[in-house]
Amino acid sequence: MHTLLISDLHLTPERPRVVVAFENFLQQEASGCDALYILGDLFEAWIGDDDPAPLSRRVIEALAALSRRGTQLYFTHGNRDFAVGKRFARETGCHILDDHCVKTLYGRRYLLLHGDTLCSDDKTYQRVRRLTRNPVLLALLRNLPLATRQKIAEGGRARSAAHTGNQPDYILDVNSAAVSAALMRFQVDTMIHGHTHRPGDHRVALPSGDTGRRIVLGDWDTQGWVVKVDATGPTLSSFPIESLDNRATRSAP
Ligand SMILES: [Mn+2]
Repeated sequence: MHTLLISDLHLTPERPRVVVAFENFLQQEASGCDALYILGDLFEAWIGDDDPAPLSRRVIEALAALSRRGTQLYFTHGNRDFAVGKRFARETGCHILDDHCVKTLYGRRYLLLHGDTLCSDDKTYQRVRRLTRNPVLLALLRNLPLATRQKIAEGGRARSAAHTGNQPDYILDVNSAAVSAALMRFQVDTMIHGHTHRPGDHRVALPSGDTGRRIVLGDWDTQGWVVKVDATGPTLSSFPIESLDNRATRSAP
């Protein structure tokens, strides 16, 4: 009886070892777990559920296989794969969650989120986020030809890398007031998120005088990160990812 949470795999054909590590994870660690939560940025980029790219099809099939074996799958949008939609959900068997979602797991309540909304000091990013989450704009994007969306995604990735490379460290991490505000708003004491690529298990002093907890998943690169939740609570751990080749490059949040 346990549930697993992962995020920020940033799957891309350019890092085949992470793709293989994910497939192994689904077949081994995740096999038989009650539920798997993917808290965003599963993909480095997602230009639409109709993308016939081999990587997309391969990942969809691997998730569908786990779902068919009885594991519940949940997916939260990240800033890279905000365009994941209903067809992806249907083909994989994933339930798509709201950006902020409270779930009760084995008797305790958790706030689950990608984490980008907590980085409120990064005003440029928050502006981009408001645009990309606008339903009208998203519908327009979905109706563009695949090749056009591909070009837009490439431009977006380059701008994101340039932006994160130019920001002071604290801007790209969570804002502590945003963290306690989210815990208070949803009336939970523990949140689990990814996005910042700064894995950790933090105590959070709340204005109420209580102590909260913020668990941060890491991105998958030379290590993979996972939170396991069971009746004893959540545990963050990592495992090595074997190198298949030397083409690996790290990606920005
Ligand atoms: Mn992210």
